[in-house]
Amino acid sequence: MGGRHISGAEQIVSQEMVAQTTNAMLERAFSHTRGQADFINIVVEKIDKNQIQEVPLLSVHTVPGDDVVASHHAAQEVLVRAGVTLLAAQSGMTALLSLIDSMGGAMLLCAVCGKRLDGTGSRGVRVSRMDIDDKQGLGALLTDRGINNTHVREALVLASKVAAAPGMVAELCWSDDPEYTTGYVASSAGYVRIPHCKPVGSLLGGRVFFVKPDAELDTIITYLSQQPVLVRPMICEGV
Ligand code: WAQ
Ligand code: MG
Repeated sequence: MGGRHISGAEQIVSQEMVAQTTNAMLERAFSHTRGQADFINIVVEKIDKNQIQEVPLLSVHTVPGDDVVASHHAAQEVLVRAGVTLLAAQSGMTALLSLIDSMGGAMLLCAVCGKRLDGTGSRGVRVSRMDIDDKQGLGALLTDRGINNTHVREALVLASKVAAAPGMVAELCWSDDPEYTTGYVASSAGYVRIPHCKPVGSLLGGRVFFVKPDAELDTIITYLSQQPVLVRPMICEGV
């Protein structure tokens, strides 16, 4: 198989919207900034309504940051505020900065000692089966703040699902798309956007999930990769 993972996207829609949604995702796959795909996988799965768990949309904040160094400091500070030790925050930052190729999924690190906990190697753990309850509401809310783009919409939904995982402490992320340099740190306390997490043009990005040392890995990974979740928009505070 081989090949490099370019991008992925998820939606939960009613049956009559499946054809239209699939088509839109196909279009999007053809025009990705990370390059032309050699193959595109489309999976359509039936989900029972009563299987779906609802989680709150995280509040959105933005911290200032003029350059990559200042932004990495800011990211570490926000991680520590969210309950990650400085040691683990530094270890997560190093894990992302030492990537030589992007992973499809995320690394799970202990929020206390910073060690990698999942055994998924360069694949990572992929968060799947999530969407937002009210797409228009989210769009309007983000437009108000001047940040309504696909990256923010999708990252906010993913981060809201992740933050609600059992034993989750925080997430650190920046994109692998070369033109998108704003990253974030998220936890149940909120989604904090951090500009300039990497230089423009870099194809290296990733995700680190910091989990409690006594968390049950299997439970977390099953929730992240399998539990259908609808994020429910609530009024966002912050700047
Ligand atoms: N599950 C786990 N990890 C993922 C997933 C997923 N579903 N999708 C992507 N990743 C990992 C993977 O390692 C990618 O290389 C990395 O994250 C980056 O993915 O508010 O666009 O989709 O302005 O490129 C942040 C928005 C956008 C900040 C992040 O990430 C803002 C983004 P990308
Ligand atoms: Mg990407």
